[in-house]
Amino acid sequence: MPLLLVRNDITKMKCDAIVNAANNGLRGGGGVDGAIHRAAGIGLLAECITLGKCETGKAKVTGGYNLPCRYVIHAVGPIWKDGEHGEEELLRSAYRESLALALEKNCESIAFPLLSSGAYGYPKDLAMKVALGCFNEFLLEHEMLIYLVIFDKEATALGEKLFPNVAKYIDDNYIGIKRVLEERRFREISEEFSNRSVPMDCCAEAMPCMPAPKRFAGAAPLQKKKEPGSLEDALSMIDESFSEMLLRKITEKGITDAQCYKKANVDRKLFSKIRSNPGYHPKKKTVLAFAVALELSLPETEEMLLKAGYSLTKSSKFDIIVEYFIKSGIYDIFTINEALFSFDQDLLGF
Ligand code: AR6
Repeated sequence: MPLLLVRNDITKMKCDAIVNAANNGLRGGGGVDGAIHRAAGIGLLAECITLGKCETGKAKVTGGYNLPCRYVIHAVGPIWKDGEHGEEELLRSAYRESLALALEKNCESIAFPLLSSGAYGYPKDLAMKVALGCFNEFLLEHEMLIYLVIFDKEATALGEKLFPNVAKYIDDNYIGIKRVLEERRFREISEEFSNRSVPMDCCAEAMPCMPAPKRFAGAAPLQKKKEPGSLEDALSMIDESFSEMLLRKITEKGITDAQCYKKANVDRKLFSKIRSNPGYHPKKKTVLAFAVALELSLPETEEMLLKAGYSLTKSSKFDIIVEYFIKSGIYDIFTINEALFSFDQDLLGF
């Protein structure tokens, strides 16, 4: 089961368990703790009192009371001092303990806030890395739907800080829809011009100031349309489908289906649908998730996209960010999703 990053108030999450960023006393407090206690009602505090204290890096579980979840897992993250006081290990431990409790309670879904990143002062970018690292590690071994719930805008404006190289790549490559349309129009004109039967030198003579048609850098090469001849020719143009290419690549890479869909952050049920239906039409983000899981090169990624009727464009930040990671040989889907999320884009997989 995959990992989802969502913007929401955690008290509204309908899942088996939500995690509370609690303190050692387990008596409620501010931030997410206050919001959870207010929404759950007095029964939650009454049960918390029976649990005694909770050490930093540990977690305890209660019922959900008036919340739309069965359990609240109260996890105590560390207070940030300077990063030299074992904060990272304690934060990891708080996530691991919470996940272990969720497993014990047979939870299929769980929602986390970004522990320690509010009143406890853990820098949000570092807190996010720790959270995603723990989820990634857990999901390799277990099936659970994990939500990381980000509440405030600040945490979502992290792109430039967390991924300066990605930000630069977007700056260098993002051209917006207006320029894409201009370039397309220019290509059409230049194609029309070069298809004229008048020879170019004659043309140059007739219009001496007219430069030879130029291609924009990055524009697709102008190709002559192929006319299918025989039936055999026509049949040979029918390509393998997306699903067939996916299965072929899995075999070529020597990995199992489960390794592939887990690495792609794709749900097992969705993978089964794709596997059993050669004509399955996936979403673009699903194709790209598999391209990342299979560590395809950029041309191979383009090929796989094409089979599902898509291509990468320079007018989409989403495409540019994924392209950046593929070009850089960074195939960790959680890192890519972290970057996509930080730049306010849709995520890969699911
Ligand atoms: N839903 C999701 N996330 C939220 C919500 C919400 N409703 N409200 C805040 N956040 P914090 P901590 C985010 O301070 O740093 C309490 O007083 C928030 O933006 O709640 O672990 C406890 O009693 C931030 O990113 O928890 C402890 O004494 C993240 O949740 C202490 O604060 C965590 O912020 C714990 O501090």
